[in-house]
Amino acid sequence: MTRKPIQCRSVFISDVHLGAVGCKVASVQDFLKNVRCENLYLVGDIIDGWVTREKRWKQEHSNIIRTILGMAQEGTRVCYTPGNHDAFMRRLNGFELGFVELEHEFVHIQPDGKELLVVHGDLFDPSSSKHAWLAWLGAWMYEYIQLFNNGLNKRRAKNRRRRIDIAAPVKRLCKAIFTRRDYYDLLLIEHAREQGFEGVICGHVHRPEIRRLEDDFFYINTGDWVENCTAVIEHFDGSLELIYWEPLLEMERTEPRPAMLRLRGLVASRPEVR
Ligand SMILES: [Mn+2]
Repeated sequence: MTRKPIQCRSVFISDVHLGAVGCKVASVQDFLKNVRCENLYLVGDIIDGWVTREKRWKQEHSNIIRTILGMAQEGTRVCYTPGNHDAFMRRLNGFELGFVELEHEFVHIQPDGKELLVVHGDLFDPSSSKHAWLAWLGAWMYEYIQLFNNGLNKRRAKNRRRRIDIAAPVKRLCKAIFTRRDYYDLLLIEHAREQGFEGVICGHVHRPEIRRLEDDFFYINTGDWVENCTAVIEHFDGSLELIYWEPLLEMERTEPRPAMLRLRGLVASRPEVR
């Protein structure tokens, strides 16, 4: 698919979950290849260190890292603030890895001087900071549900039935039970406000959103690349936009159905109408 590359000042992405079954890796690659930016912020949970294993880590996952390092080499400032799933990277706080800066949090300065706090946000989510084991268990359960879901869809594809997604509703249900949405947002907003920021950019909860509060404070969530395929971009004038990237069909490149082939044959053999 060829698109005109998006030219912008900054790109914010989070929750890519490289190495997890659900990571929409082809879409991530497609997106990164189609943006040109001065700043790229990786807002945590980029690598899923909880669930990835040798056999799960594919070449495509390494390719994403390669693309990012390539962008850094070509002059994009790449800032990486790890999340809970890639918390092992937090040990490298303050380091620079092949032009990628690693910090617990970043301050992004907008063209008009506005300062935004950039942080993954898991430390403000009681369900993941206080009950980390439960979150970890949830991540593994989600992983297996997805494996089951993929197997199911392969079988359905063979029987020429449409794809179904049971993983997303299960995840939504679990999140609804364990996270209190407003609580998470409010804690994060309060923390950023207290420190004098004019907005906060986070990820973690997989709920993409740009919210402007009464006092012009911005709550921005970059979403994720497991369910939503979203990114937040900052245009050259400083305006912020949430973009939904069209997901590429990753796993099931099934042959066209015989019925479709027949239809195509029919269309092709029809005499041209003038
Ligand atoms: Mn997270």
